[in-house]
Amino acid sequence: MAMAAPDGFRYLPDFIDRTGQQLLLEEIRSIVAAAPLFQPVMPRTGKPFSVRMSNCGPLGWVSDRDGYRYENCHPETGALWPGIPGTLLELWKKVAPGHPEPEACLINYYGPGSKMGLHQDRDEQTFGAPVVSVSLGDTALFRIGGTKRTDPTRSFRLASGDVVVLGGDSRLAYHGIDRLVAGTSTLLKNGGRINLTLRRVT
Ligand code: MD3
Ligand code: FE
Repeated sequence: MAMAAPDGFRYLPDFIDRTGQQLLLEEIRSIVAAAPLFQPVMPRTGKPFSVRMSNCGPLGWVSDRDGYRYENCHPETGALWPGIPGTLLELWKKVAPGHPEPEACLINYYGPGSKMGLHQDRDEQTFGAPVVSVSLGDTALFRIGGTKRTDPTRSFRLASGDVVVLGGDSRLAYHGIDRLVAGTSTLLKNGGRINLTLRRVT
């Protein structure tokens, strides 16, 4: 029998329609023009991530040899991160009502062979607010388990327009992206996937 989803996990398939996805994509393009995608590396080892990243909002998540942390400036340009688009702030109000507005929006870009190993998101000072995730482009095979690395996991396909809300017990659940399913979306001309995660940090 399949394990239950962790408490507080909400999977909202096809929450954003095609027009909304296209609008969001244009907003992300303009953010990335000002705050280019960078390739983070693992703390200590310096091993590069296969995912490239950027951010918008007052705080942005970065990783380099010194560790994972939130910074108010882009690691390469030194500029403040662009603001979070109003469309994403409106989405947050809909799916995370009552929580103060997000301070960070991490933009993850996955090429055809990119993946993200099983991890917890615990670089924030507070875990009271959910994390809200938006997927754009090719479908990804997403895995989520429990709060211990060895807990059983279950898998979901995250398709373009899907939204996931990670609140309650699921906020500290281990999760990762096993792989993309190539050719599943026409949203991005050259394929690949963009994931946006909205977070409260302080
Ligand atoms: C479960 N991103 O940026 S989104 C990340 O598709 C991250 O790029 C993945 O994991 C991606 O940290 C997964 C779904 C997601 C996001 C945040 C979570 C699941 C989560 C935080 C806690 C638990
Ligand atoms: Fe994560």
